Amino acid sequence: MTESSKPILYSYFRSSCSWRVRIALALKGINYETVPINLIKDGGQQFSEEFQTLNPMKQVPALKIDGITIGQSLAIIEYLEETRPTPRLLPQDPKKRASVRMISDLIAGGIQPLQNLSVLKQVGTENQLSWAQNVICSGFDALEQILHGTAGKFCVGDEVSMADLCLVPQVANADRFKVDLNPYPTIRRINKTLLALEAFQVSHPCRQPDTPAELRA
Ligand SMILES: N[C@@H](CCC(=O)N[C@@H](CS)C(=O)NCC(=O)O)C(=O)O
Repeated sequence: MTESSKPILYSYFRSSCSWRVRIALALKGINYETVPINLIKDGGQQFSEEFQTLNPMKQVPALKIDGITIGQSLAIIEYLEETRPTPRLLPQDPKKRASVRMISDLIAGGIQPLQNLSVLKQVGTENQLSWAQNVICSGFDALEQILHGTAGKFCVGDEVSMADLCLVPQVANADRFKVDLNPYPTIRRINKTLLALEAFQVSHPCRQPDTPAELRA
């Protein structure tokens, strides 16, 4: 692959949705270039005209690959899965595949959007922490129960799947909002196991090209 045809990931180091995609790219061994979109600086670079032409939702991530630009992290991961199928991120078995999609949607549709920056701005500074804690806890209450039926070593059985790519960044959000994770032993166990894997480490927010020096590790 020539330098110019390398996929480009528009990403923000702290964005949990960008992290999902970074893990997928790392697991599948796809070499890519990062273009940082700072969600805070200049009033939010996601609102620039240039970025809006790439993703009209004004959100990261967006991935330029194979001549197209894709927004929405789960759509990106599914595209990578269909075009670069190894290692598999969606199980072959339809029932397990449904569980992976259920958990991914629970996080990507039922938790993260409710604690996203744009919603927190509407909620107001003094209510942000309790708002975010409530939405994460209500999602994690459901997720912990679901995992009792689906989990092995990871969210669904013993293979890393798209559900795990959603779990780890959401747990990091929970940490940021000081959520007490003690009621969620299965979530904690799986998160710890996943964080030991190289793909989750290289894609970690503390190791991105746009990570500020004081947050690097
Ligand atoms: N459903 C989208 C959500 C993307 C999203 O919420 N991105 C956040 C960062 S994790 C964002 O860009 N927020 C900017 C803003 O709220 O202004 C996805 O999965 O990609």
